[in-house]
Amino acid sequence: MKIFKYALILMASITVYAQETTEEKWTSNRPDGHAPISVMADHTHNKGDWMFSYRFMTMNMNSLKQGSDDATSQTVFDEGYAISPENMSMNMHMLGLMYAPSNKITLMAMTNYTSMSMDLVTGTGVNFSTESFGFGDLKISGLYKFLNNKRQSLHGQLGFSIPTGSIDEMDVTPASSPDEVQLPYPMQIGSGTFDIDLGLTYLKQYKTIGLGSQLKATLRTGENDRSYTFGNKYSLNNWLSYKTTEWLSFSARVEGLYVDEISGADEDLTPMMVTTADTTNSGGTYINSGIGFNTYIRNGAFKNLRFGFEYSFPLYQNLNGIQLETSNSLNFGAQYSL
Ligand SMILES: [Cu+2]
Repeated sequence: MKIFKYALILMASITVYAQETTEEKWTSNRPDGHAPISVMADHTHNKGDWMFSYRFMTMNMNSLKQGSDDATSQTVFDEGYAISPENMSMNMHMLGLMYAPSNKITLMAMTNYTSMSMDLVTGTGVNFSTESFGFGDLKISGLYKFLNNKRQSLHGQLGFSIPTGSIDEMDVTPASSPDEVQLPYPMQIGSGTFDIDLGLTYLKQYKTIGLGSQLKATLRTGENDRSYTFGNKYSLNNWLSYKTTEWLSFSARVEGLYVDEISGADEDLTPMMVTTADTTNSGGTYINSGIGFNTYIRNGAFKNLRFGFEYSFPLYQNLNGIQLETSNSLNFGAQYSL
């Protein structure tokens, strides 16, 4: 019952705030008119507008967790696995295109180039590393604006992910040398399945403050041609921005993320060889946070050019089985609309 009481109070206060502001529309015409750079599909465009974006993301995983407890390679060997991952890094270049055929509809396409590297250690103390890289899955979305008044905006997302990314990445391990073998799930570039992205984004603006909330689901369909399916993802992302000047805003973000376990299994992987080849060590619950800034050029030769930066780090991770935990990630990028 308590939660309903809080929900009522929250709804009542949103209504009061909404009445206090003018009839003005929500506008992207300010630095925090776009969400922190790590958030996708956060905004729509006006009829005829195009936007090009480039984003770079780098993520580091430096230690292990079993559930929500810290773990070590020894934990991995004690569980009977032959090899333990020690750290992993991922770099991703993302190119995006947006176009609005009407004020209600914005179309979006995104492609990425990903490279990953993982350091591992065997039970006998041999260190080695594996690498993979390539173009990832192609994502195409339609955004539909439900409302924009009283400086509030609400839009939905329906997207499809086309499995253009490889799930056949191979590399050499001490046991396979000199041959290459199929790499475990986290080292694959694509999902191998057609995925559906569903999203709902609520935005609210005050004079110097902006609020955003995005509910999102990534649903996998069917099974890829290696007989497995990555877990569905569900997230609620919330951000708050503070506009210091016409060209600069700062942001803070908190995200709750739930990822399902992988279902099925790749027959070329031996689960007890390494934790990353065992599907029970996949998925989990995360609370992530981020701090960043956005800049926005309103006039002149570089009008409508934006730059965004965000540093994110997890506040809480409860991982299925034993997995590398995320240490931090860095996102930055430029967006240009015309
Ligand atoms: Cu855009």
